Amino acid sequence: MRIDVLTLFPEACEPFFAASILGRAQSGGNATIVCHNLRDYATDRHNTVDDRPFGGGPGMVMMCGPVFDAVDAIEKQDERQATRILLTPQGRRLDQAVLEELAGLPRLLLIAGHYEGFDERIRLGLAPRELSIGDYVLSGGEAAAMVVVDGVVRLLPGVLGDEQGAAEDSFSVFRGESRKTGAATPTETLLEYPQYTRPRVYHGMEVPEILLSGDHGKIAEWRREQARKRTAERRPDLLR
Ligand code: 9D3
Repeated sequence: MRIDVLTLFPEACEPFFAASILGRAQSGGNATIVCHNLRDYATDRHNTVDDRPFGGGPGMVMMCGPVFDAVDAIEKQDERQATRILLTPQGRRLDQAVLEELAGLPRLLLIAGHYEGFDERIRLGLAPRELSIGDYVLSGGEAAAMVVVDGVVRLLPGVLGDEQGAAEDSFSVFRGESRKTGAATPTETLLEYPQYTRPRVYHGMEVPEILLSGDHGKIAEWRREQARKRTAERRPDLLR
């Protein structure tokens, strides 16, 4: 998959995309992530990409010209059809189902804005999908673009390797997703059960005896129970 990110702050995004799983996905050939500076597509000598809103009001608005020209130029860089995604507080709320859909596409073009918003003709002319990452206010779309890229890339075949295989084998505890099983209904959606690693006692707090018992049937049962309890307490909305 190729992912292009159009932003005013490519230098803020690039190190994130180079680190950890995303960096490995790129060097392993599963993903190509290319950041583009919107300012490179400004047409005046001040590299202007925003202007004051017609009709008055606070803040600045992202101009059409640089965005349209950038999308045009970026889309020509690769033959694959890009799915355009505008990151805005008015978009559809991101969830795991959206990420899974996006992960099945050959190419994404994420457009991160700043200021009060985009000139409406960007929506009309580019017909992008529009995504929000949640009901809180960020200063721009960059952090949201990073969230989308991270959530999509880890779903690409071959990116997670063994960790994913292991997750799939275990029973249907929610790991923030419903694994692609081909089944019509997603796996049961529960929060993760409590986990422990060495040492067996830390500051007087002991690892639950059952986890040391070696009885894998009992352990699975305990984990299911804990996951249900935790989900009921914290996220009753997940228990439809
Ligand atoms: C005064 C109205 N504000 C809308 C709530 C204006 C406004 C605030 C923040 C316009 C843009 C922004 C910057 N935010 C994003 O670009 C953004 C975002 C977000 O703030 N929250 C959740 N998801 C996203 S995706 C892009």
